[in-house]
Amino acid sequence: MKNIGFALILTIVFSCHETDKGHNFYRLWYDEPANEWVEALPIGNGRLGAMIYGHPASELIQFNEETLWAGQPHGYSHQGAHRYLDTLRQLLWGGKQKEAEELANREFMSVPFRQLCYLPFGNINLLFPGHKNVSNYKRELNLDEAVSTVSYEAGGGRFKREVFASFPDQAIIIHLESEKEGGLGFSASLTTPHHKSYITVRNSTLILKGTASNYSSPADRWGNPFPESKITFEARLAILENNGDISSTDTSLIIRGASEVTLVLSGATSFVNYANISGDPSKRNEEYLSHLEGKSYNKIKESHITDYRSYYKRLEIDFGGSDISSRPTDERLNTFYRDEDPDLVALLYQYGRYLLISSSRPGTQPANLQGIWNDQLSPPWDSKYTININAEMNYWPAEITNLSDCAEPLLALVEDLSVTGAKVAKEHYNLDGWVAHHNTDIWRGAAPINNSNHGIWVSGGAWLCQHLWQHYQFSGDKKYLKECAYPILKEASRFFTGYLAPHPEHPEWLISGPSNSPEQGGLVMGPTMDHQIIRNLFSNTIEAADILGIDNDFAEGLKNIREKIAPNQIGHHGQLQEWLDDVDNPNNKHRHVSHLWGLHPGNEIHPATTPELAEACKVTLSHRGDGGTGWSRAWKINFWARLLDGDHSFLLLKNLMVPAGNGGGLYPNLFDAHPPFQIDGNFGAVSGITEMVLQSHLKDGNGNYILDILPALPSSLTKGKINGLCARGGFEIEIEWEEGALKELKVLSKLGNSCTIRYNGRQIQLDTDKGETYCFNPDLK
Ligand code: FUC
Repeated sequence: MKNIGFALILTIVFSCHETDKGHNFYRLWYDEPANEWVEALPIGNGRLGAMIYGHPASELIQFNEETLWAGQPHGYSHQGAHRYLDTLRQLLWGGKQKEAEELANREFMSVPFRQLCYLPFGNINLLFPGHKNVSNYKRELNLDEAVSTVSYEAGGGRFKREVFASFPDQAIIIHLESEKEGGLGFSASLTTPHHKSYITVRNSTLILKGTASNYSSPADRWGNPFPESKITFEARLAILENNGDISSTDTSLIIRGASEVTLVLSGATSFVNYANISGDPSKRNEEYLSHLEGKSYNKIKESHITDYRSYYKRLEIDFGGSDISSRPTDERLNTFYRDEDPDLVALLYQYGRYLLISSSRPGTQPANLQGIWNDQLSPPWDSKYTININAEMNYWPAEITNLSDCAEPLLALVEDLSVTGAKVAKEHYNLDGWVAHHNTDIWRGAAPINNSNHGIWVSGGAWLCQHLWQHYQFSGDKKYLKECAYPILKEASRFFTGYLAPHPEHPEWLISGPSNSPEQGGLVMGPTMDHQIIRNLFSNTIEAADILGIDNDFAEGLKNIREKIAPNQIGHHGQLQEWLDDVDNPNNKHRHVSHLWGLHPGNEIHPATTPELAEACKVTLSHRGDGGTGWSRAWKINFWARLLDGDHSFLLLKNLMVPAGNGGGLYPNLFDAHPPFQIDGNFGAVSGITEMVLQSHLKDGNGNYILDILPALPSSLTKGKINGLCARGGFEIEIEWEEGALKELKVLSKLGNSCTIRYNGRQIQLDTDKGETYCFNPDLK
């Protein structure tokens, strides 16, 4: 450990101890079983997910596999769409928005008009005769181990179930115990909502096979059929350990007189990648199950916990408990608005990290609108990937909360989109490079969908590119930058070099269009958000080319174009304009606040560098209000933190942490409510809380990142400690504060970069050695 100035003395005084929550780990717990899906507890290994209801007599475990989607490999481009691009622009310049939207709906949209949906897999049903009247009931989800437990007493004996989704063993494991010798008897069956399916029983294993159901409608509004579902699936429920008697019927397994039973669920589909579904789910299940042969429950559980903790334990948080912290989770949520229990904030934070670890592992699909948890054949917004805010919000916590590798699935999706999006760039715009619009699915659709008034939005791919760049900013991985990120950024930028058009009345400006400001105002030329995103894409591409020492001319070209992109405008209410025309309605409470993208997650607006624009953002936020859907409230937590207003940021967090109602809120299992359930709000809240305590999106005059410590600490979080936060430039941070003021700061330099540390009006420059930790007192000494 290195000492700067008085750091050594102060280190002793303030004692750099490790956060140790000991037995007081984070858990969600309840004294009743779940009646609704949003009361059940989620587990997942990135690929398999399940929701556990915890009923003593009739347990229901609803499960998913992330690649079970409707449809089949499909390109969505509309042949010849580009022939209408100029006409669309002319109509919009001429004020004929309706005509433009109608023409675009006929000639410019994806085929079919919508994308396909993520599907549920099945249910495990366990029936326990005689377990109707129970006492001392408890169910919980232990975030420290990623294990869900149900325990109760029935018929004079105690019963316990443990369920988890193992990544190393690629299966869902269910362990059942009876305190009384031989007291465990139950039947197990599998069901599925897919009608093309059947069940067989072989060697005491239930086997469910089928083909995915079709999309809910046969054809789109123009009569284009939705691609038929071709993905096949198989799940197996096997008995791994059992000390009772086993028998079976045609569709169920029956166990009698056991004390301990371990069941294992393996599930797979034929999906290989977005262009190939020739996999063999039976073979995959055989492989998964053969890995488990001969392993004891304790061994499987131990390797699950070790694997899970290798992610989860990278960050520890402690906001201090209160006497209400020990109450059931749903009761704590019901009164949070009043009592502001800081420990519930910390629980929500770690739960968000848990959900990301459970739904997004290297090699899996990215977390969709519901992570991997979905029980409906026709889920809200198809449970796919909306990329005009939602999918990106899912990944806001990844780098900053030390889960960089959990972002890999999103980065891999962008790589796929750069291929499918190149076809769309050609077919819809006759341009090189690649583009993606406001949604994508497992088939990596990139063309505009749903309706031209919001589907033609060109910045989806460009926004996603920010995540590739951030992966480099946090990791400093030049090989990744060179081989993966840069080629994709470059081709995304190339598209916009051809796409941006001069404004007829301000020929000095280049603008985006036809496009929209998600998802209001219809098809327009020149929405502010597009310009902010495109500037950001260009800046990142230019910086990447510079770091790699390549493409100097291309980068110079981008610099020239970037300067001409229409700048942010302040309107007559003092607001940041959503469009080039000053037409914002101060009474508009719309959930999207897209034009504040430059404030967050962008970095072109900040109270210190662009104070007028920052003030205009405040005006806009005050117009939009403090409500909105779950993700909208989550985004506003981040906005207010970036405006350095911790109390307003916390107000939005409180508005997010209310029982789910008419807009926003949390369900009893702390899933975020759009409503209905949408996981982005969970992730956006984690990011927002992080932005209150650490920001690193600006650079100092030397080109080093500024680590802004406690920039927006709310007065309700008077004391706390977080270790394991990550900052751009490759730093790992531990912050401890008391009575609203910094107590101690530790900075681990993973790459040996320099940085500026800023706290409470003071700042110092820090040159670091790789691998060293630097300790500071509140005076930054
Ligand atoms: C966008 C949002 C909706 C919802 C959907 C999944 O369309 O406007 O609120 O989040 O995505």
